Amino acid sequence: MAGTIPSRTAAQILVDSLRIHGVDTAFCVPGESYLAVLDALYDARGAIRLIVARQDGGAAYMAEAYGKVTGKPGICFVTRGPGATNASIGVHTAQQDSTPMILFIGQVPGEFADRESFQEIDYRLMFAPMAKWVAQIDRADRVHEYLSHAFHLAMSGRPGPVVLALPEDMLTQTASIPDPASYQVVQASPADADMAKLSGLLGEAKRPLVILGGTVWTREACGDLRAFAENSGLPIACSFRFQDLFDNRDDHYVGDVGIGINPRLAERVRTADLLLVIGARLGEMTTGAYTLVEPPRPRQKLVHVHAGAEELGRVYQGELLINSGMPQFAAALKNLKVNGSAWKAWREQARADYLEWTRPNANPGRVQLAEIVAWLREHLPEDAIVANGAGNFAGWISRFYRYPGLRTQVAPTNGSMGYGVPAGVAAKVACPDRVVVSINGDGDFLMNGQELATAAQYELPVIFVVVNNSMYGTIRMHQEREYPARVYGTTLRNPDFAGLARAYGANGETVEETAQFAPAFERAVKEAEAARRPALIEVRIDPQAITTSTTLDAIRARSLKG
Ligand SMILES: Cc1ncc(C[n+]2csc(CCOP(=O)(O)OP(=O)(O)O)c2C)c(N)n1
Ligand SMILES: [Mg+2]
Repeated sequence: MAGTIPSRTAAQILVDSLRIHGVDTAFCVPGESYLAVLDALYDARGAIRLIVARQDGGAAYMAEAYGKVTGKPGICFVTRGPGATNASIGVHTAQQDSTPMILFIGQVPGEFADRESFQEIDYRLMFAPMAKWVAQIDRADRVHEYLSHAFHLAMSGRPGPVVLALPEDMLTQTASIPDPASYQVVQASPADADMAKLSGLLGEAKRPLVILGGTVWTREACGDLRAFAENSGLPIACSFRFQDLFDNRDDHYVGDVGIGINPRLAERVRTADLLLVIGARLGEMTTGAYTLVEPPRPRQKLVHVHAGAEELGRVYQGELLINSGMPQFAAALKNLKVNGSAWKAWREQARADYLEWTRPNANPGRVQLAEIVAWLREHLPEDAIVANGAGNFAGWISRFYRYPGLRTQVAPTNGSMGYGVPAGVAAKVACPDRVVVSINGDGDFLMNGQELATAAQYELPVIFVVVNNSMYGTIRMHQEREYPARVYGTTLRNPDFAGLARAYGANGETVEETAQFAPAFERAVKEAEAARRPALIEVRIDPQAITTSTTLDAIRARSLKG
């Protein structure tokens, strides 16, 4: 039958494969190493949108964020050596955040391989510790097989990044091969015996706590989980930057277990008698650097449910380890009969602690950041997406914002700076009808501020906020703790951010006191949507406002005394 199948180049087969697997968008910085793919994408432009970024790291972050927002693999194309090394930050982020993503890299032609020819790197070696799988496609007639495996791997078990190298000469070779079936998501299900054992453990518990995290959640799974919370009355916490898995406004939500955790919640994690950890990895950020939950056998009884079997028993010896996808586990939980009377007061107190912790407090200076975030939580539409990168400014978002549901938060669990701008762009590409706010630090913003040009080029009305304290504040904080009064390498002289935004064709405003923020934000949204262009609001904060609960001077004084 092969004779009836038209002959196509490997590049055309690859693009057909993307279409068959449901890809509607790809991010790239072009390179001569994969011109044949670009050409095949030209023919497929009605089905697959190509978003061209200004830096390969920006493109890779966009693909990663697109994966987060859509729950499907984000697709990125970059060129060899320089493109691949720039893009590696997106692969690292996808790995730590368990985000499905596929990075394609143009590779030197086979005839020059292994000579350290121009921009040559062996990607199998380079990405081996960072990706779920790295391979090089050497034959046109196996392109479908490699892509199918890539999609299955990216989406199954614990999702993550896959890297595929594409030798330039391979891309123009031809083959006549039949189209593949689109990929299926493969996830395990909990056994009845697991659910029975869980039921027994809940029956004995007096101070249980649920910690949610990870990425294989669906809207339905979150709905099932919510029904379970209501039936059982269990307190629900979320792990670092997975705060949108459970409606923060719901009475069962008690806060996030991550950087800058509410001390009362930390104490609750420590003194719980049963931890039901669903989808979270139990990494450094979720365990208070392994102090709230101590390895190897925690004081709390531990039930750990994870989509990746390799995560179970990795650090902690649990009471019950369950390998399951989130939809499968949440569906089973929904049917579990649990009497929650034993922990009613425990949960109510945890919720009261959360409400108390998230009541806006004052910081030094004329701009009150907590009030601004509280204003956003009151005024943003229910489905608005809030993106951010890394820095102490993000502490105000995780503490004072209330995420209403799945895929309203796009933020890196690996604390990777420069994420907020490309993530905002990708979120708006994925969800053009939703309000997208990208909140950045001044250091953070300038790591990928060039992607404002991408937002302008594709007429994306993203609202960028830059929280400017003229320093790499997080590092200054650590510096004052460890080496007080020896400020070095952490001070920044910044451009006029509003002026910079205008140079990109975006609206720009500067906020120097709290009351200016709300009208500036409302103007930004209205103007950006009407003119189909991004907007930027620089918020100048007092450098003393170093965290949500302390000042730089207080940290320095404490360190000098100690
Ligand atoms: C890509 C990357 N480079 C460096 C760091 C180390 N780092 C963590 S936070 C931070 C400073 C953040 O500064 P800014 O964005 O201005 O936020 P602030 O802490 O001042 O609120 C740095 C340099 C990092 N996390 N990621
Ligand atoms: Mg800063």
